[in-house]
Amino acid sequence: MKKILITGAAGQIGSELTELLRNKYGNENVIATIHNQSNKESPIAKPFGRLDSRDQGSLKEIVNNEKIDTVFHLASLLSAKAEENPQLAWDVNANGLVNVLEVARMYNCAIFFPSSIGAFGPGTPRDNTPQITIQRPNTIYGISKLSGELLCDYYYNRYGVEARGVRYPGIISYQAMPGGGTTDYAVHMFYAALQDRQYDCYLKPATMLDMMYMPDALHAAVTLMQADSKKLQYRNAYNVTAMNLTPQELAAEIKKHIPEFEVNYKIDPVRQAIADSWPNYMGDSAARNEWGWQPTYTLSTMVEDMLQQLAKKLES
Ligand code: AKB
Repeated sequence: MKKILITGAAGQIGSELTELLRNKYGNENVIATIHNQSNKESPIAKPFGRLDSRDQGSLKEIVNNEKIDTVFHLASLLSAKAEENPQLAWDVNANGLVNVLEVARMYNCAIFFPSSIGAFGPGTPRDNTPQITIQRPNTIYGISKLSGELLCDYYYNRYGVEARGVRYPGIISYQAMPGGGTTDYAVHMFYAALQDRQYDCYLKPATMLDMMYMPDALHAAVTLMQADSKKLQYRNAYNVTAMNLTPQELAAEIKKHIPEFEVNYKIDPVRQAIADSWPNYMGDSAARNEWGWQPTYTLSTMVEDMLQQLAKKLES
């Protein structure tokens, strides 16, 4: 990785990944882009270029002019937002990725493509979900992510494009807000605990899902992109997880620090149905064995750090 392009750079992962890569590789070597019509401001990573990954001409121009060798393609609609507009979600998530893969093929770039627990479906084994298993997602988000996994495989096998990626669980972080996912509740709960001491949760108390703290999510992306190609059997769509938890368990952990915090449950049937179609926890032994994946944060260390960092942010 010498010259990097990031799409979706103002998103939850994009803003922090941009900062990390700029610190590591130099500001001038990390071109961070956000969608042409986005009015999102990244809390940390500036400046940005404008790019719609569905526009192959503009994508080619940036990759060619800037001599890009690696693309972190993060631009995507998340699961709940995608259900509001499935056609747009397919266009952004699937057609955008095809463009990125095509340009990577033409200019010999490596790609990081984040898939998700959303690429699994109701027929998937829920516990210790294997790397290779029944997927058959029933959301447009999941369908676009699963298609993306297969397209990455195809571009590697057919054209040798180094297309790598992980299946992210819900990501918990305090810099940029998540935008339109099913696992967003886990971030909202921290803000509510610190600001209102009360939170209305849209998932049922016992809904178990995989989660990960942002530093581990960034570490996964960078480590996988730096891994020795010869050691990678799957190459993309690696299950990675750090902890699995329910709203009830997260609330109980937060209450250890803020005893007066209360959670009520006001279920959103759309997001509940999405969550119910996802695994309880994934098995991530392929990532551990092939490229040394190892998360750092547990539920208790994540909650402690989140509360400290977010409190500081909210005070400033
Ligand atoms: C979402 O909830 O849509 C995302 C994801 C798990 O991919 N956070």
